Amino acid sequence: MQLNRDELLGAYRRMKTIREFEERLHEEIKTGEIGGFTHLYAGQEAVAVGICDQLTVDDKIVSTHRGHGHCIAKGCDVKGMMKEIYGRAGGLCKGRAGSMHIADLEVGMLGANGIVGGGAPQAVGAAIAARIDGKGRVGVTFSGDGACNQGTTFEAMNLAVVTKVPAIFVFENNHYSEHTGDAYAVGTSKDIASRAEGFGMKAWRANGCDFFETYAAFTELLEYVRAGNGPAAIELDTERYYGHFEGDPQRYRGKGELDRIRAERDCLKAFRARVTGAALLTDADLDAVDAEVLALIEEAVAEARADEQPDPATVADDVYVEYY
Ligand SMILES: Cc1ncc(C[n+]2csc(CCOP(=O)(O)OP(=O)(O)O)c2C)c(N)n1
Ligand SMILES: [Mg+2]
Repeated sequence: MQLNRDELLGAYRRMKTIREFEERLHEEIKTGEIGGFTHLYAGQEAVAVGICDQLTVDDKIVSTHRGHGHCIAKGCDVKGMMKEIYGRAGGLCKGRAGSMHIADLEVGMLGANGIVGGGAPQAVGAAIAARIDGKGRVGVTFSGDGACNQGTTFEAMNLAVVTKVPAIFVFENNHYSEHTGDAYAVGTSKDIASRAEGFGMKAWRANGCDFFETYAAFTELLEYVRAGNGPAAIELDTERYYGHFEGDPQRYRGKGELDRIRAERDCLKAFRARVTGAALLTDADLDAVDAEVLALIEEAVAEARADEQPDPATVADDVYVEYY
């Protein structure tokens, strides 16, 4: 795999944008201005970006309750997302979705989702549509180590295999489902990819804290699926830096665990070390991106705060889709 300078800078920018978006939300939530539940994606950036950077706008993704990273990686407008999370009228979904249901059909982001295991069937639906129109598109679902235990996920994997559709099951194993470790909750071999293999599809495994490893594994997978071989899966070993939801005291974590994963498994630090070590980019190049991203997040928060609340008279709008 050889990414050019612009592709490398773009990947870094998207990963850094996700990180800073989440770091800032972690602070802003404490002000009480943001309603609802928020699940932060910080730590898992290399997965969303390593995958979505290889998809086109016509490929569809379905996300989870931890969806901000998938949205940013697929191209959702960052300021529109921030307004949405603040519940404002100018939000990507007019303030109706909040953190957990952001969708943007224009960029192929079919939606974040509060139902664990709810994404896999939808991605198979997108894959069926893709096979019918024959343009080589794919339907991708992101699922966690918790969602891999859901019956919906099993049914979706089976349906994808028997119908041989271009569905891609991305399993982000961040080692926790709420407060329960995967070592306890994922039975048998603890190997989620082998479950997909058990359904009869090809599966890849990669270090999800390493952008380059994730990207390379997904390149192979995507080529295989786009070539008409049916569905495929990938399991990424990753880490979540914050609690299950904002406010989770995380008493189930081991001593020093959070410090260790930030020190040893930070995808942004690893990316910087790799590209500067290989003289592909300089620290100054990356520092300039950092500054741009921080300015963008600053503006996004200020604009979200200043935006109007939705008009209560519109509360029943968009409950049903209108067809013209
Ligand atoms: C059907 C269903 N069951 C339970 C829940 C409660 N719940 C929300 S998130 C979550 C854990 C999901 O864990 P995982 O799939 O590993 O995703 P992660 O939170 O690690 O991103 C649970 C059990 C839910 N939202 N939906
Ligand atoms: Mg998990």
